[in-house]
Amino acid sequence: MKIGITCYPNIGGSGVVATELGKKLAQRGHEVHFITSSMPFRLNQMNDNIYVHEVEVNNYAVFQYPPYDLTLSTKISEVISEYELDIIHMHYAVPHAICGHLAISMANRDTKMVTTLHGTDITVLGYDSSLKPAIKFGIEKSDAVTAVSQSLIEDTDTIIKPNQDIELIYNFVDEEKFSTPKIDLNKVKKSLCISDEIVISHVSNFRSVKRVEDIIHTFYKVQFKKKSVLLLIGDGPMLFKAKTLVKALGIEKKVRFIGKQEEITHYYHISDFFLLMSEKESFGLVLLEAMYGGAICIATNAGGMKEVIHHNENGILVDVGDTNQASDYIIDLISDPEKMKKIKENMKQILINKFSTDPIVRKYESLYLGLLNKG
Ligand code: GMT
Repeated sequence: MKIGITCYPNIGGSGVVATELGKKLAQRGHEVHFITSSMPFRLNQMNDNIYVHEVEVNNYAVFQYPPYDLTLSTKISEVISEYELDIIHMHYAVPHAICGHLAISMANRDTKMVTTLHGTDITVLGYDSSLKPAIKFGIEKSDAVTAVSQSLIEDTDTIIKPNQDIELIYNFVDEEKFSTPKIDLNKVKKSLCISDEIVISHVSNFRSVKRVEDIIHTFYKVQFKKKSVLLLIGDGPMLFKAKTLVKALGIEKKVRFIGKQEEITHYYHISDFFLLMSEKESFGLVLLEAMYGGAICIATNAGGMKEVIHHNENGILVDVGDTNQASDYIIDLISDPEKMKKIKENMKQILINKFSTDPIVRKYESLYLGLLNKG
């Protein structure tokens, strides 16, 4: 098949999933065209079947805001016509699903459109009355719609109420990349001045939804009882607040701020625990990355995270904001190596049974084929 993919190319779960899907489809022999505002993050090595079409948004004096949506629609329509695309797959409902619909109309071809909902496009933007009708329109004009968790399907039905079925297709990550660190782990630990401490980590874009302050408070309670360090990896609006809190609690020597990194696999591999204490998360892609790295995840039971982490089986779930619960679980687990071992075994099993790349990519493939066969 000839497949066009549009996503936000910068760091963020939706762009990562779209990029990995494109890479896998290309490996399976499909011709994949990324139509994005810049080279997608993690599309580092080029593949024979992958083309990248960059959307260049001009800012004319007449416009108060650069018209990304229109320029993107035009670009998608050009690529549809030039390469005779069978399918376009839009990641993130707004504006991408609407741009895709417009592009197909402009190209005047029977190209099919699939839209994947990723989370904030529904759970944040869906509450904005200036966007909600556009989100509903984009979903209803798609030939097929998928969401990354059952929780997101339910949120979409409640918030947007579209007249459209939504299929559940879970996220996946590059298994090989996250199972195999490229850097010597002893060297990594040495460079971070870590010896025999328990390593707890968190990776995110430091937006307020991630509740990074809860991670710091949880660690604060753990470090009184167990010799430990906290790695905070990433950057974003709440980073300054996080640094201020670490200082105020007097734990600067035990917290390492790593910043935004392209390569993070080794941080998961040196971690004993990974914390994701978000207020809401449609899926929580980093939980998969952390589990491939062997870190036990402590997540909140909000949104789709409970579909990724099964409490006491392949990780731990706590209530949003309950840092006492989270620290107690970590302290208990450190004293119970048998339970930690069991959880790690279950992690591997659930990754294989529920989140393996191949069956998930094949689900997308058969969704596309089904649409093409329907005509
Ligand atoms: O908040 C983020 O981490 C970025 C955001 C995005 O739009 O890329 O992530 C959303 O999509 C990811 C991939 O499907 C999910 O794993 C995240 O849970 C989801 N974020 C939220 O729902 C807050």
